[in-house]
Amino acid sequence: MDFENKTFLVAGAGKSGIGACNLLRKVNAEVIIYDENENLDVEALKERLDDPNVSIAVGKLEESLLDEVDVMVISPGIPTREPFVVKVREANIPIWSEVELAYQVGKGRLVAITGTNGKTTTTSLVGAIMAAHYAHVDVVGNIGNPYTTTAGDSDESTVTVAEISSFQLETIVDFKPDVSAILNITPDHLDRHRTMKCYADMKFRICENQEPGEAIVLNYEDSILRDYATTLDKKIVWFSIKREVPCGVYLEGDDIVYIDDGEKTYVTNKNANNLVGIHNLENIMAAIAISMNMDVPVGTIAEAIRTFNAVEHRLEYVDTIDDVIYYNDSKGTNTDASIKAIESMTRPTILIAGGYDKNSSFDEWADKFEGKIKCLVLLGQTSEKIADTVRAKGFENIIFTKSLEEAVEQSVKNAEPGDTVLLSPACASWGMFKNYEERGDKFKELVKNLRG
Ligand code: UMA
Repeated sequence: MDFENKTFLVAGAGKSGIGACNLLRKVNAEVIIYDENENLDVEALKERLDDPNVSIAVGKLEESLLDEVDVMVISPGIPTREPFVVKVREANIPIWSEVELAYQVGKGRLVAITGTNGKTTTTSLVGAIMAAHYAHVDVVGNIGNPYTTTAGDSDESTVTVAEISSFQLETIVDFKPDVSAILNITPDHLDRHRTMKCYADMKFRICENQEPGEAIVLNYEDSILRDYATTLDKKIVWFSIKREVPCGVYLEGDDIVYIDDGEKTYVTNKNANNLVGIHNLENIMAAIAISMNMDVPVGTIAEAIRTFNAVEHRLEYVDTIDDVIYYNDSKGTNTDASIKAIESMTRPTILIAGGYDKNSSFDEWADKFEGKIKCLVLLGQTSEKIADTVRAKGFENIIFTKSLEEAVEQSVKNAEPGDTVLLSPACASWGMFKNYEERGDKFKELVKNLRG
């Protein structure tokens, strides 16, 4: 697209909106940034914009503004059923996801990774593997670094590794990765997508523009992915921790092997890395499947996996105080992610959970408590709902708190030497914190303070 002489309305003045504005000014488009929050700090926003020639609108959208708009770029946190978005659609103005804009401007090769859980670890690991082989690698997207912040500086040699959420996929148009991956699909964001079918459809948009025969990496052990795969005309590269697959990554004893077109390659030993838990073994296998299809030599892949360390806020070890281990899993923002953390616990565990209500069911999550969780410390909007669920399963050791400070205090009080305290909320942080990072940082600070 010729961006010059075009006017873009950028909706949302968070990280994505600011990234989009800065990129659009770089390609000489006219830009209006709009945010529904009428209390938005406009001065602070101006400081984050590279170019002062951006119009700013907040509060209720003036419909007359739409007369001059050619395209709207939407931030992922804004639901497409939001009334102003509906008006934009009715005015026949194309709506692009922020990652679509980045894709339109960006050059080079693109790896896009989605899934309910494991996206951040897998994206970081693939980024590390790519960086071990290619000179110019950008790791972007839902991971916290909008794709629009790097797309303007990319060239044909660039490899972009993008973590992509279902929110971002909702409004893609031509977005086309060279290799895509869906790690798993379990219930999440049903307040936004309504049904699992809609959520899965959204996730599969990641490959809709790929050519027949281009690679999509999928988890064979996820029945939704396995069923959906039968409808795809792509090259399906599986990974499985349980069985041999026709094309992809699997285990032979402790060996991780890759098979493609009948040719088998030994990649690495499943213990040759610093990540804990079965879910991380799956993330490693997915990263291998992606990297083999991005032409990275197998030795480089194995070495990058061997030296990779866990991602912050993801089952992150914080400290051991009086023989109580503290883990920060603030990124456990849904029940499935939190289940992975609970399953990885090897000592009696005090679990801190609760937060924003995404309309999740806590049934399956509560089933994992047995033999692992000795005490549940609750906070946030979902406290009562969670308490009802676990009580119905006979779990009674529950402590209600009003803040993370109080939750940590109560955990310390109830912990005995040999226990673990795990923050793995199974809920988003929204309402109590800006994001899961802020929640995790606060937890780490509180644990640090325990040492005085
Ligand atoms: N806003 C409106 N109307 C709305 C909703 C929001 O005007 O209906 C405005 C808010 O007032 C605010 C701005 O939009 O000023 C925020 O936009 P945003 O929510 O899209 O947030 P960003 O800061 O742009 O961050 C987004 C992602 N956030 C969401 O998807 C909710 C970040 O993912 C991502 O890291 C970032 O882009 C960079 O790509 C976070 C997330 O929670 C980590 N993702 C979900 C998840 O991982 O489960 C999908």
